[in-house]
Amino acid sequence: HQHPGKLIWFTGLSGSGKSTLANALEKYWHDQGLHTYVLDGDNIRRGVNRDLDFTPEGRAENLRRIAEIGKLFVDAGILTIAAFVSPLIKDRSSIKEIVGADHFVEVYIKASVETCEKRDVKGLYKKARSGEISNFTGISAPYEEPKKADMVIDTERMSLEEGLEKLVNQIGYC
Ligand code: GGZ
Repeated sequence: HQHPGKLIWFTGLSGSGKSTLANALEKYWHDQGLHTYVLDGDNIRRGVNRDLDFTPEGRAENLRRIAEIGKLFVDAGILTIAAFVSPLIKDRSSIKEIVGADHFVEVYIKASVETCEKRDVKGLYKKARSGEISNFTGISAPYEEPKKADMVIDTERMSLEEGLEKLVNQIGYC
């Protein structure tokens, strides 16, 4: 399998399903023999970016570094999936500029604040409501929906299997 590197960028609220879909897509591609990797909070915010917070400046620097790291992965020919809230249009467009539009696919993992708060898998919305966590996206910090994402996966209306199928078909590595 020969393929150009690409950065598949998942944006969406905490609890929208970014990590779940990213890991499913990684497994699918890996099983096809493709060279793929997921960048997410677990391997980035806990490591290279552990000095950064969730202020607008902290997020911008978090995303700038991820874009630069993603660019290296893309140069290495790896199908890279990045799963980050990335709430601001201006930060997402900087990422696209760093990586290069030809190598960048923006995917909006769509679910409302109400739905994500109902799911509250990690109990973070509860903490955000009580004020224990500040600057929380959707509650006390903004999320700007993509206006022209390359793809939208609505996790309120689609199952994991349906979302994965749409991703695989539209990105085109199968
Ligand atoms: C948003 C926060 C916050 C605040 C901690 N706001 O569901 P999660 O837990 O695993 O994903 C969220 C993750 C967001 O980190 P990112 O690096 O993706 O954010 S950004 O792109 O905006 O830089 C959430 C957790 O970290 N988390 N505090 N205040 N999410």
